[in-house]
This record gives sequence, structure tokens and C-alpha cells, in this order.
Amino acid sequence: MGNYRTIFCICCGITLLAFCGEAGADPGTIMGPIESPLNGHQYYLLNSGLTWTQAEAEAQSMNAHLVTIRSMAENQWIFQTFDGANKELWIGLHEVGAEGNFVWSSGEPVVFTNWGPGEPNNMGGWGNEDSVHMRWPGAVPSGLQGTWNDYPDSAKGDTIYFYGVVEVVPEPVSLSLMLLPATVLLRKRQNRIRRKLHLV
Ligand SMILES: [Ca+2]
Ligand SMILES: [Ca+2]
Repeated sequence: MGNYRTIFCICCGITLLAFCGEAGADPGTIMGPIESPLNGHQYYLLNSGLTWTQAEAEAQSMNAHLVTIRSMAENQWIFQTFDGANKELWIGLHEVGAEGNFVWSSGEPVVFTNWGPGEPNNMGGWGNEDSVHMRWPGAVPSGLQGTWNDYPDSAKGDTIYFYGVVEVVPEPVSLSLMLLPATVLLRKRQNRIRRKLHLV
């Protein structure tokens, strides 16, 4: 009887652990991590229904930001990787302060843009257009796909909901970590010398 009780308790424990593990998973992402061959950074796609501000907050909770795009090659990779299933994508560009002052939420300098014709035009019907998205494959007229548009901080675009793209930039290896093997060797040598001196 005691054995059955023990087995029952173990099974309950395993079930509880599995449940806790599942609850700990991030329910906000629907794709990723996907590593870009262009820069080695990891990318995720957030679930739909988030405004730009909410998507950036979700990215920051992952110790990251909405995606920063530095070249046309990166723009095309993001478009092809995440727009493939007809999605409107939030990117990390947004307007701060004066009209027209667009900055990346990551803090990186703006070295590349891919605005659509006439954009940014700040023509939101529901308020200022201060958040930037990449146009989806279904965008009309043809030719706008993959271009950028400023838009109100809304969960839904003209036709479909937005999905945020999150970029995780790997932490640079710190100098102390790079010097760690040399430090360990030096300490070992010092200890050897101390032991020898002690024997003498
Ligand atoms: Ca604006
Ligand atoms: Ca616009």
C-alpha cells in the first residue's frame, strides 16, 4: 500500500512540474527563435492584437526590443521570414518628440529607411501616426509590400491585425570572460610556486 502511495505522489509531482513548466513558457510568441544568417541575431514573432507600445513592452519583457532594420538585405529577410503568412509587422521605429523625429526603440542610429511613397505622412484618422509598420504581402497597390508606413498606435491596421517582430541582440563577450582562461592558468601557476616554497 505504501508503494502505491509513493508512486501516486511521484506521478502527482511530475504532473505538477509539467504544468508549472508549461505555465512558464512565453505565450506571447508564435514564431522563434529564428537566427538571421545576416547578423546572427535571434528573432521572434509576437502574437497579434498588440499596439506598437504593447508590442515594445512585450519585447522589453524578453530583454529585447522590436526589430531594428539596418539595410535592405535585413528588410527583405524580415519580410520574407515573417510576412510569408500575410502579416502586418510592427518594427522598432517610432516617433519621439517633434513630428518627423523617428528613432529606433533599441537606441541604434537610423542608418536605413524604406518608407513607402509619400510616407511618413502622419495621416491617421484616429490620432497621430507615430508608430511604424512594414506593409504586408496583401498591401495594395502592388509594390508597397515590405515598405514602411507610419500609423496610429493601434492593434489593427487598415485590414488586418499587427504582429510585432522582436530582435534579440547577443550580449558581447566581456573582456573579463575572454581573459578567464589566462587568469585560471596564472592562479594555478601561483599556487604551484607557493606549494614549492612551502616545501622548501
Ligand atoms: Ca506623427
Ligand atoms: Ca502613414
